[in-house]
Amino acid sequence: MVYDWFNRQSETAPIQSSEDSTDASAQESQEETPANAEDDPLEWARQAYARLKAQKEQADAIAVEPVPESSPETVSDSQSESAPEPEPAELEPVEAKPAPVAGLSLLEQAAAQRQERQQQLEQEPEVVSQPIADATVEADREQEEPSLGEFDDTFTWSAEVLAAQGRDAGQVTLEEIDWLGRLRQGLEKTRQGFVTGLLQNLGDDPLTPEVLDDLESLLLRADAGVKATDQVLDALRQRMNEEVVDPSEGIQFLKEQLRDLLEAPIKSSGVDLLAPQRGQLNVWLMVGVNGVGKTTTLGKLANLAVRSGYSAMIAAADTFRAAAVQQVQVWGDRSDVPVVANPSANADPAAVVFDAIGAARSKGTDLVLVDTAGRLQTKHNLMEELNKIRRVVDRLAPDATVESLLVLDASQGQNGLKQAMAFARAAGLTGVVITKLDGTARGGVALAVASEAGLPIRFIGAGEGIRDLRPFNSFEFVEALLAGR
Ligand SMILES: Nc1nc2c(ncn2[C@@H]2O[C@H](COP(=O)(O)OP(=O)(O)OP(=O)(O)O)[C@@H](O)[C@H]2O)c(=O)[nH]1
Ligand SMILES: [Mg+2]
Repeated sequence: MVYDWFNRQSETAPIQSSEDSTDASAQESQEETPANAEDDPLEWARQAYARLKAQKEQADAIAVEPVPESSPETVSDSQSESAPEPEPAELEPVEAKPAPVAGLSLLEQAAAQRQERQQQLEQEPEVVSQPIADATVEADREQEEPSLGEFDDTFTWSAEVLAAQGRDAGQVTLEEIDWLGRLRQGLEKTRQGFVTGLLQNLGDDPLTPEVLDDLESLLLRADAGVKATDQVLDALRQRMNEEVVDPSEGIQFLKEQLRDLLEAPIKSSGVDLLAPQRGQLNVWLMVGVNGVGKTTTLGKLANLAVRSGYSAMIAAADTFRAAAVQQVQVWGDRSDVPVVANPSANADPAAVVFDAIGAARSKGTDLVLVDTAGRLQTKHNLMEELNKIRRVVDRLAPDATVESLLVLDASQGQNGLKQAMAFARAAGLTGVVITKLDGTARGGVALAVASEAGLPIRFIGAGEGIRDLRPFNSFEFVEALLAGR
């Protein structure tokens, strides 16, 4: 079953699939006690867990059946057949050592395997898109798959968030549970400041003007920006003037305000979920200042596209930084996504995009992801270059759906936002990707993006791993921001 992350739905209708004979046990429990999330969220979570566990056991049983073609023994056998040569320059350094013997650590085995592969490759004609480090790529692939953890607080919280959005316990996917856990974890630092501060000030008594003053400084400290903070506080004050507001009502109202703020630009864009349009060419440009996470975001999006059932291609249009093409190539290898590049120095980025669109057309590719430079000799040059790329896309693919996504590093807070807005005109921005939410207490910058830049947030990144970027959902974001309240 393919889970289409962009549209947030399973490709095969999940209600039908739960009627599958293969899922009988989970289905029985669902039929016996249809969970009502409002009445009993914990029971709902239990049912969802039981179902996912049954699915996992079934998948494990299937996985055990076929005899694996390359068992670990086979790998070490083949290694011991060939004596390793001195280490090739670009790969990770491995000390010159005698031929690998049985009992090597996994890392050593992987290194030996890479080395062997490198030797083979050196004898073969050069193939641009060939993965260069199979063992690493394999290890990465394993990481890509979410696994079902314990029935713990993270699971029940994630299940509750899904249930609160009206989801059926029989529809929940491991993909979503896994992501919500990561999102909550990623927002830990922002939440600590926010929730702890809020809890300290909120007693059991109705909200007071003093509590609102504290909330104001909490929002500003989380980098929500003056505009968003004022808007939220005005709404709360007005509500308090109308009636007595007890703490839990106050929190619910606050959550609503935050959601509305984040949703406003999404609503006005007319597109609730940004997904590649099937049956036509989609071109998504990643733009932003240097180091914010453009290339990483592009790599994660390529993976998300493939695992959601779309075909993708990467255009390596950052030709300014020497290592940029290799970096993009590694991401392409991780998801088997072809990369169109021109590795010669000072290649024209617009020409790379030109080639990529041509290749995508002839292959019928759904989505072309374009990496762009974050820094050139001057800012003026950078804007010119983005302009040129944009013109090539518009001229060559007038029928394509083009998205220009501003990548923003959350840890740079509002300064980053101001700096980044310079891109708005040159690149015709249509949306924002917020990265590095993990490791910063400035997660509130999402609110500033929505209120000050008026741009819809489309994806958020909360970690360096390949699964740490997913489409933005304001409900889930606010719940994760205020988890515990
Ligand atoms: N913790 C964390 N790190 C991230 C995230 N996204 C990207 N990074 C890291 O940020 C660093 C820079 O990422 P890149 O993708 O190379 O940034 P870029 O915008 O392409 O940089 P330039 O091409 O130099 O302009 C890398 O070390 C990434 O691993 C994230 O969501 N969380
Ligand atoms: Mg880059």
